[in-house]
Amino acid sequence: MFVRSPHAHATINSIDAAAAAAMPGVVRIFTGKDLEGQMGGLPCGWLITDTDGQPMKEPPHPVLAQGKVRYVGDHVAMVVAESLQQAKDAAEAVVVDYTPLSAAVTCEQAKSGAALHAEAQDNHCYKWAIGDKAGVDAVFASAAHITKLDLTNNRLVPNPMEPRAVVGQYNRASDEYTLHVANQNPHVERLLMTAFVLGLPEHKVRVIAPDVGGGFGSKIYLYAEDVAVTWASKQINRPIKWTSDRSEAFLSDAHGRDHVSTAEMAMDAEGHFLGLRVHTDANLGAYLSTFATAVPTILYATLLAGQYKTPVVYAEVDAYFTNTAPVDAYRGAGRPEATYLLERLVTRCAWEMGLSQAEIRRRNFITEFPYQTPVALQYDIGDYHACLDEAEKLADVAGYAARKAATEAKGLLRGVGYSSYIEACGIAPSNIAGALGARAGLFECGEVRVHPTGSVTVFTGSHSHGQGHETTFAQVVAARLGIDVDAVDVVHGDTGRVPFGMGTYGSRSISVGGAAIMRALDRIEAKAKKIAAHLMEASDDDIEFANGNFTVKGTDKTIPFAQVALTAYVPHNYPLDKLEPGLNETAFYDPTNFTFPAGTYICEVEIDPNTGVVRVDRFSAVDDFGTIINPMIVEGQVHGGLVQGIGQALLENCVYDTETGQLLTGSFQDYAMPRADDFPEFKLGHVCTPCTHNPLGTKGCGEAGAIGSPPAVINAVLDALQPMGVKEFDMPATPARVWAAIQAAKA
Ligand code: MCN
Repeated sequence: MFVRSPHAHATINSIDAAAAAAMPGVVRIFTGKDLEGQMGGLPCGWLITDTDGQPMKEPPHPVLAQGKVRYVGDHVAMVVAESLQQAKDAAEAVVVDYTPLSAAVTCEQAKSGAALHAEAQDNHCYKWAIGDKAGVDAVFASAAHITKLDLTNNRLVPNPMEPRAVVGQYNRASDEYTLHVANQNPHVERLLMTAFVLGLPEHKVRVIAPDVGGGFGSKIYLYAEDVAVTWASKQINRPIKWTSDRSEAFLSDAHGRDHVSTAEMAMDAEGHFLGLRVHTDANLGAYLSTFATAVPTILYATLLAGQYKTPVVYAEVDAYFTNTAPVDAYRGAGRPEATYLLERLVTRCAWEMGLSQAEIRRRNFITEFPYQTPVALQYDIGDYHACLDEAEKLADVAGYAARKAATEAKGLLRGVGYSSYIEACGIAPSNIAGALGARAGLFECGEVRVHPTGSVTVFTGSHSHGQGHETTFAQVVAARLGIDVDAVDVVHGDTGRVPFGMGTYGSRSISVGGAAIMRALDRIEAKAKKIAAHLMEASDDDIEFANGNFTVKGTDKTIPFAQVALTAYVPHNYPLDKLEPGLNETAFYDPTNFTFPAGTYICEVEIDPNTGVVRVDRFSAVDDFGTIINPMIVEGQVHGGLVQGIGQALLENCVYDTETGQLLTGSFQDYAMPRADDFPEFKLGHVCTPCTHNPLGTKGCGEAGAIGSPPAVINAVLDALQPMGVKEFDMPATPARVWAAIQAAKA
């Protein structure tokens, strides 16, 4: 049980845990003082370099507060007791004397607020920029038309199905720790914890995390609770378990989004984009979470070219510390923020230029590939026109006028919104990521272990927490080896069994993890061919492998995969002088580029002007995920993403009180999660341009829905509200906010 700060910002004058420590069942109480000199702080995995060439400000992130708390929910003490109830009682009896300080929960407040950290007196973490500022200024000076928009991307709480949990256990005999933890990234969790925080040899810690109860990004990170529990299990020589309750999850899981931006597009008289200028204030929360700094920079501004051939783009990002929970990657991570900004702006451009939402997009789509954007990324392949055409078909654009008339006959408003998103998945080559500040590699590892009877276990460094890797990875292996899918087991989420791994985020698993497995399979096949050649007394080069059989070219001599597998382990008739026994290969795959899924989403809403209630009536989504391995899983992933994206657009909103810094939306009573009856049946379609640089031709699908959908919804809401005089509107489109916007426009 953790004693958490009730204040958004305060100094800790003293902590008196004596009475609590004497309560029934209490084993030990640890405070920041106990940890001093015992461990480092939690590290940030991505170094951003400021526009002035200096490194970002990186204040310490203590595991338990050292003299100060910086957000409501900050960790002050850990109470270990025989039962949860006893730990809760004792936690309430820990007396902490605080002196409250003024709190800043928005970037605007932080700019002039009390400093959270001595290392950042102005609460400014970094200013980062990308693109050609002079070039953008020049086109803006002579553009026929400039469209400008102010936007807020609302803060979200991830809310996976199960909150976080951890069990730490120390074994005195072997001097080893075993950590069962809800984490999407077990090897990285281990690396960060051992190398950066606890100073332990990595091989002394085993992190086991196969089933984590969903994550959506919030379980990528190294959290204070994981470190405290692991370390303390040695101090008391007993296993320690901690499970977050839902209220703690609201307070202390890394949140998502929280950008305030200004976006401007310069156009010629026909609505061709000439230049894009963006400024964003990004709220990082009180401390730098593991990958927080990459989200509003590398994962955001590099996507601002979108699907368009805008010749020059310039984006500037100011990131601030505030007295709120740390913000990090949440489904989409940076790419939903870029898409929301760009696709809202593009629709606004269409309206100002008197063009349809489709026409402005068609006029500006990139059509030639590979395409070098002005913001670092190089798109390998895509067909944006095909996605838009297909989406318009699915959406039955021709029938829109009749639907609108029918809606109006009911006294309601109807609007349609478009969004043509692009995302970068797979988080690409380690050397480029390193040059951009990543402190980790971004490859993946796969091991294929063929057993003597021809069944296979695959060990992958990717992590499945709802994405169905057990099915799709097995499909890839079964198809390649020509064996039954049931003969393939997939193992993930255990540093004791999987050689290494970078975990799952950024919809990278099939394209990077799957590619590593394909590479291991290449080696399996090459070795198996040699064994088959020996068995059939043929030359290695004459062996063909198809449908699970090795055949000597041009003959009917053939042996099945299982016979080769058995021979590898029973090498009685075997070229032992040339080949080792066994059939087990490991490969590491470092991609040469991101994958670039893209698509067009079209949303139709109906709004009741008397109540402000918005109902999504139709939603059509056409995506290009390259080659699709499993259409049912992909459909499920798109549905999940859409629900999260539309949830952000209509319902979800994390709100802190701007005076006290208290979290006002700390439960499901106040934070509205989407439910099935908030959605129509989604119409899904696909275009396929296979990725050019991974062996499967796949592009990530796990985040697309959450990235593309919010602007489609808000564009539709605005389209519907235009006749009422509402010109601008930001997420979430709750009834109260929509109603208020209508009233304000009337006034
Ligand atoms: N797939 C496929 N064909 C493709 C692309 C993918 O069949 N062309 C399959 C893959 O084999 C995999 C699934 O679709 O089974 C998703 O693959 P991919 O796009 O590679 O994404 P990841 O597996 O890396 O998943 C990560 C992504 C992210 S970043 C978040 S956040 C997220 C998400 O997936 N969190 C999820 N989906 C989630 N789904 C559930 N249920 N729970 C979460 O926490």
